[in-house]
Amino acid sequence: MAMFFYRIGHFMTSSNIPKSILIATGNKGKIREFEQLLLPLNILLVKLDELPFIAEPEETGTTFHDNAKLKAEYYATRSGLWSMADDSGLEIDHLKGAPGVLSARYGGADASYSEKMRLVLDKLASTTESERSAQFVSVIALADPSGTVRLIAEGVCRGSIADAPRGTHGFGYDPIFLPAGFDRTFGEMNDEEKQSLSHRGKASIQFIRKMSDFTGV
Ligand code: ITT
Repeated sequence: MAMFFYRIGHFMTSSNIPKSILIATGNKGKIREFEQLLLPLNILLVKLDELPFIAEPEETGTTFHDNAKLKAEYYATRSGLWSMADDSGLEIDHLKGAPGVLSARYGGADASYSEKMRLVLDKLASTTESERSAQFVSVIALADPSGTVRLIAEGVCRGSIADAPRGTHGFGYDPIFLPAGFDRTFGEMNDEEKQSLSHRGKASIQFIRKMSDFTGV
């Protein structure tokens, strides 16, 4: 596959210290959250729609770590930019960790989130409240412009699956996820509240801390 390098003006990068980072995701919910969560980095965040089209990679990994690394490497080598990727998903204990890395494809790639949530709720129909425990996981990988992964961060948010979808905030499975200790779903929380509890919020804090050590800033 042809590679191209996109290095002009403030997108210029060195192989040692990132001056800008490509947020390598096509998921608008993740982009919105990272724009907030990574503000403390005070670094230019480049989005995929600012670059010439790059086809999505096939996520062939069996773990969040594998897929986060795969996506970061893939986009870095095609953009010539420092690239961060998030691989995340919902793991339900009673379903042995499903949908897990397949969260985005659960029930088929074309299934809507209403359909995916309905599928989850149907599979948990005969469970008691204590059998509905679950967690959201986020793994972030940062690759340098050569495609070498230089940093990994991760965050987990424990909780449980609600009886029915509630709320319209957030994205994906947010309306059925109750973070531990709360009786409101992520779908009923605003961005700030979700991020103070979420897997991606925790992974981002670790990411920022590791970036600071890494760049010496
Ligand atoms: P990219 O690969 O382009 O980043 P994606 O949506 O395909 O986009 P993933 O492969 O990591 O990303 O799939 C993650 C899925 O897990 C996502 O589509 C949601 O369904 C779910 N998910 C992850 N984080 C979530 C969150 O904070 N709230 C709700 N659902 C979430």
